[in-house]
Amino acid sequence: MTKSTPPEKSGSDPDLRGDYSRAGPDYAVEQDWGAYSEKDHALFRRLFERQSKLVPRYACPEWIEAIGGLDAGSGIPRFDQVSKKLKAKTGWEIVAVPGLIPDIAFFTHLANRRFPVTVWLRKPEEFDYIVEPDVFHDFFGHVPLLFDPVYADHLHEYGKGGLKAMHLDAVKMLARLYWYTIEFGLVKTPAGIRAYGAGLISSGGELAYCVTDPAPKRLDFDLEQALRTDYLIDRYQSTYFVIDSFEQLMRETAPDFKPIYDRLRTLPALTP
Ligand code: HBI
Ligand code: FE
Repeated sequence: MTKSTPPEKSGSDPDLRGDYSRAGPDYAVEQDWGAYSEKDHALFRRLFERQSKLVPRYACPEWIEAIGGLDAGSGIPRFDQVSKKLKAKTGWEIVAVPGLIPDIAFFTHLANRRFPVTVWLRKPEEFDYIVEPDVFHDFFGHVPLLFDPVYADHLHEYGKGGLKAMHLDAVKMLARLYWYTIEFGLVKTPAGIRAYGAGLISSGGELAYCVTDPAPKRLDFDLEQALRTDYLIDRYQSTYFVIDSFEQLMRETAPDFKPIYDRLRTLPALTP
C-alpha cells in the first residue's frame, strides 16, 4: 500500500485514521492486545472465515502452508507470539504501527527484518473494501509469507533497496515493483496460477478474480516493465505480473537498480 505524503506524527493528518500520538521515532507502538473488543475479534474471525474458503483454491502453497501454524482464526492475533515463531523460522519480527508510516520508517523496518503491521481493524461496513491497510490486510495478507525463507530474504533486500531508492529519488518506481509483486503478484504453480500478493490474498473479491477472470492481463514478470507501470488503487487491477517462483523474484531484483532508474526516468510511464 502506498501513500506519498508522510503522516504527521501528531496524528493531525485528517487522511489517516490511526493514533500516531504514542508512536516512537520509528513509528512503533504497543499492540495493546487487551484493548480490542469482542466485536473486533468477531469481525476479524468473519474476515478470516470468508478468506479461508477462498485461499485453498487461489492462494500460493507457501502462504497456505504458513497460515496453518499461526492459529489466527480465533481473533486478532497477538503479534508478540507470532513474532517468536517468525523470528525462529526466518529471523523476521512483527512491529506494531498506527497505520501507514513514512517511506523512510517503512523501509528501515524492512531492512532490519521487521514487518510493520497496523494495529487497528476496519469497521464492519468496510468488510468488503478498505483503502488503508488495517490489521487484517497486514497480518493475513503479508505475515504468512514471511515464513518462507526466499520470500523473507527478498523482502529484506527490498527494504534495503527502498532506502537506496530514497537517495536516488526513485521511490515512485520502486513502489510500483512492490505493488505488482508484494501486493498484487501472481505466481505459477504446478496447479496453475495462484496469488501471493497481500492485496489479493486479503481481498474478498479480487482473490478469485485475479486467478480466474478472463478480463485482466497476466504478464510474465518483467522488472523494468513493473518499475514503469502505473497502478490503480481504487479498483481491481487490469494487469498482473506472474513470477515463476520467489527465487526468480530474488534473482531478477538482485542487480543494482541505479542504472535502471537512470534509464527508465527518461522514458514515459506505462498505463496498466
Ligand atoms: N506503511 N504501514 C505501512 N504499510 C505500507 O505498506 C507502507 C507504509 N508506508 C510506505 C509504503 N508502504 C510505501 O510507500 C512503500 O510500499 C513503497
Ligand atoms: Fe499491504
